[in-house]
Amino acid sequence: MTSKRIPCSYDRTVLRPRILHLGFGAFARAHPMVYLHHGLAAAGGDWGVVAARLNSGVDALDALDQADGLYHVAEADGDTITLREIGVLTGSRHPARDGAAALPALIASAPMSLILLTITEKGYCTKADALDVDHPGIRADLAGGAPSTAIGVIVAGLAQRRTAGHGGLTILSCDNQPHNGALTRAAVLDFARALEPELANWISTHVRFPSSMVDRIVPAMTDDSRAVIRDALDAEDPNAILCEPFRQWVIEDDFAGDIPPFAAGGALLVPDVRPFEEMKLRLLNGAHTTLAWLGQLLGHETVSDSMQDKNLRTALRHLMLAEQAPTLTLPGGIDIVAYADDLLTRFANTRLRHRLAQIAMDSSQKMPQRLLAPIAQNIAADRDWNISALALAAWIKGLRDLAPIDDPRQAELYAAAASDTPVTSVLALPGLLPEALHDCTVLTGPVLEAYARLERTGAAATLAAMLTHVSPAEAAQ
Ligand code: CS2
Repeated sequence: MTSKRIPCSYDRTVLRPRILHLGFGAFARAHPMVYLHHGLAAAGGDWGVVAARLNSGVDALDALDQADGLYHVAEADGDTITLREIGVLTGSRHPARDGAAALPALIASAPMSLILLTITEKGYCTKADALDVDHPGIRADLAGGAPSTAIGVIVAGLAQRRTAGHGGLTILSCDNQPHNGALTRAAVLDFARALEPELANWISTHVRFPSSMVDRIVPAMTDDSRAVIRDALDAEDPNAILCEPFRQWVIEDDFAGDIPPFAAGGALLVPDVRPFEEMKLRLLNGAHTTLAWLGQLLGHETVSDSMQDKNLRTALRHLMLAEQAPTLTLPGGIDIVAYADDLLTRFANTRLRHRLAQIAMDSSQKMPQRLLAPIAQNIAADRDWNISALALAAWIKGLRDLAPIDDPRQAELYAAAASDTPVTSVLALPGLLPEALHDCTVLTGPVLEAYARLERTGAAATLAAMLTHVSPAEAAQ
């Protein structure tokens, strides 16, 4: 294997804590931090980042502090691995270690200009695009305890910032949700309004919430990936992370003040991210979620393992090009066939041990934007959505047959799947289906049919039978 090491090249002594990253996990290390890293190397600046987590992960932050915030990102593919030393961090905060006041105080501090979020879909505590005021964490935060949710922490910080007279800032969501900026704004404003309408007005005037589309496959670290990095570095870096070489970030150009040098680091700033985010959520993430359940039913463990299965590759290609692509307004200049084929190549990267069970986590939060919204459009347009139906059926069958997978709606989801009517009960879970599917009479039929086939003939035979209508030209190579 060829490995290349690239040390951090910019002056770290000038960095100030101007960015707070909430939810600092694997993806944060390997995506937004890498953009900033390249941006600082290309354009300079004083944009330092404070890494923060809210729940678990004190140890991970301690380990970063011990390394003075320096860590490696290993971009690996085939026989090549590039190790970049990332130097953007200036420190870390965790409420369990530093006290509940630490994060709000940092948000209120004068240099703070940007809050980055990678808190996963469930971290926004929303329901139907508004704050879920029945969420236990939100209820507790609104009742005035030390804030425990990201939204509670942010609003507490913004309230102090307003009092301190330090002006607004930008909150930039990097989670895989449609219109993630508008969603963050709705959650923050709903929360603030419930506390103090004047605060909500101040936020609405002074704080910007750009949406963004993020893309880089960054699996959770495994013993394998740690060993690959150890060999390539010829040293231990407990904070290092392994990911694919590909990265993409498209950000809505709507900031409250100065913009960190993300564009100099390779990000694209555009007036409207919607075409990018829908394309990525439906083709990449929709295919991932399909693979997560169908692949596990077929006995595969990782994404790259399952890419060895020609029928699965063909099913994903058909899903992307025949079922998801027709629902999109494509960004200008995109060759969607090349985009889909590139995704299949990225999925086949054997350097990544991306476990299907990891992607299957929190599926109740992922199905709506990845599969259900496009299904609604396909039904309305009378188009084929066979593989999408199989994906839903595989999810429900997987809930019954596979080892339990974490989900914020775990109890109700597993109860529905274990009932005598698993398909109709899961699809009837409140808040799961987009509004367009509420009175839809043709949704359950194809899912029931795919589910019955899975029961009768197993996953491999079902998949083969469902591909008989796919033309040879559509098949994956
Ligand atoms: C995955 C994503 O776990 C998941 O839900 O689909 O994390 C995916 O790897 C990234 O969005 C790729 O950009």
